[in-house]
Amino acid sequence: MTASKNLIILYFPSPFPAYRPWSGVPLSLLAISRQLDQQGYTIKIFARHLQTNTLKSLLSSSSGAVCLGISVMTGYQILDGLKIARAFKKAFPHIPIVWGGWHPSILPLETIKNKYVDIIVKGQGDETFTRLVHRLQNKQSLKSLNGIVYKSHRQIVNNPDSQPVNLATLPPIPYHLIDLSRCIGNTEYGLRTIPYISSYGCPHRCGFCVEPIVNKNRWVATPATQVVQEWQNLVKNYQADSIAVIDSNFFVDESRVRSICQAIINRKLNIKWGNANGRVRQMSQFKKSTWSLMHRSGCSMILTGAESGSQAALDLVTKDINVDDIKKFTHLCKTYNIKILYSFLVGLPWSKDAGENNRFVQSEYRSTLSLISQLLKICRRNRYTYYLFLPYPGAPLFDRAVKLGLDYPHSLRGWSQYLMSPEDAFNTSVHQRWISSHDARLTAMLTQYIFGLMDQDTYPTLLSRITNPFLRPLFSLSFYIALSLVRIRWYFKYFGLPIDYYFFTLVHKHGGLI
Ligand code: B12
Ligand code: SF4
Repeated sequence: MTASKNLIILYFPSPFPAYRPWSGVPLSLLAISRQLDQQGYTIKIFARHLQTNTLKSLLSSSSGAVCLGISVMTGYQILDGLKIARAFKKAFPHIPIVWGGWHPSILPLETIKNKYVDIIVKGQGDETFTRLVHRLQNKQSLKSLNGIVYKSHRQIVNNPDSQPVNLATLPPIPYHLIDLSRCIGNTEYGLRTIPYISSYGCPHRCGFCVEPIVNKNRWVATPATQVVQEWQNLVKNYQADSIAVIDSNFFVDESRVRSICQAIINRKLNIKWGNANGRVRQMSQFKKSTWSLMHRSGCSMILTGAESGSQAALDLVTKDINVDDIKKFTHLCKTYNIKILYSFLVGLPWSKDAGENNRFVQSEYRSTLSLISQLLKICRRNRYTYYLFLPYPGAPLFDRAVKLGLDYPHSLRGWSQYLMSPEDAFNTSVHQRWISSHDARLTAMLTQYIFGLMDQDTYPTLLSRITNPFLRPLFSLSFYIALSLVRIRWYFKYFGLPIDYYFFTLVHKHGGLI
């Protein structure tokens, strides 16, 4: 095999353990490849779902590579990333391993201490990674390259941060670098949904969010015409019928939203778009004509952090909204037939005193469940997801949690075990400090089972994933039995003796449907 001096190897670690397969698009790696791909580099992207024997095929493809790049969020991805990095280092001790993504950007100086990390790209990597690759290839010094941390002669060098990228000047996301057929799935709003990102950053200040520390409240966006051109290409090249917009905050600029919608309508692009993240108060202030354009251009689902029905909790997370904003927004979305994917959280670091903290958690539950009941009366087709608050390093509430006694990991490997989502409450020995194990399970039950099944789109979406004609009626019967129990539980707000939920988790774990 001949080695290519223009070869870049990239790995996207699994966000979840093997029992919970993930088959999404590794957008971060595509984004950092966009310039290099145009410059003629050979870029090979690996992930558990993209190859059959990922490690073997990564190692057998890496000879002569300029570097290995790994992308990680806090949590399980680190564990998987370290596994690959260890094997890679053993096979290619002289090829640098570059880490990027949210976790290394938040904790660069801690992350670089790991022996399988040679260089870190802090923040957006679209341009910095290109510059880094050029320097590595030409054996140039990394001294003046902004946006990186690296090891040099056993010293750690922390260069100044880079400036936000100018998305208007960057090439489109090179989806052709991966086998997209392994990643395209169905959603509530499409049979072939492709994820896309049109902006980086968010100007708001929610206390649990890491956006303000990584992107420093700055927001940069791809211009409307470019966005719609790229969507049109996705329709043409991959027969996409829908786009999942994964921006942290898609709706920052109302005039850009209008232009995107207008361009979709003008070009007669027959697509749906959903998952787009926005804020209830800000969007409620949009002109009626903007809402109408959104509806007419195929906006099918908006994701928003409502966080809590308790005003005290909303204030603690500096959400800058009130409960009435949430209701107003629900009415608006109903009028324009747009589904809402609401995200709530519970278990905030309220007090050092365990009893007082527990009373606060119980009041959070009461207020949030009561709000959801009211929202369900306004519209029955929205979806409610409920997460456990987890203090992420860098977020303002992390500092509060530390002051109130949070014990947290101090190494890259340690962060790989950090409890991430309600479901993990079953599978981890890490205990949440601000919520009891019982309440962690209750939250998991509410989000996955109660709200999951009550969502009117869940049944058709899951059914369409079952191809075996014998399993389909069995699934339908089980679903309706479970749904009846869920409705009774919700009516009486009774979540004890969760035997039905236990069976549901078995299907969840082994069926791979949800
Ligand atoms: C899609 C998504 C997911 C997907 C897929 C994950 C993924 N990484 O693709 C899924 C559903 C799995 C997921 C899960 C979770 N997610 Co998530 N997710 C996102 C989301 C919305 C988009 C990610 C994305 O593709 N962005 C597009 C790319 C282009 O941007 P990017 O990832 O930032 O990459 C850029 C830079 O970071 C850098 N870069 C990234 N990787 C690399 C690698 C190299 C080598 C280099 C040089 C540079 C580089 O360059 C890229 C281009 O500029 C982000 C928010 C966001 N807007 O990014 C949250 C986000 C990453 N998720 C977050 C969280 C909290 C979670 C969950 C814990 C949520 C939950 N409660 O369950 C779980 C964690 C799962 C687990 N067990 O660990 C946080 C991360 C917090 C943290 N400390 O890591 C974010 C930032 C949301 C937020 N604002 O809080 N998530
Ligand atoms: S939670 Fe959403 S709105 Fe709040 S700062 Fe983060 S990205 Fe912005």
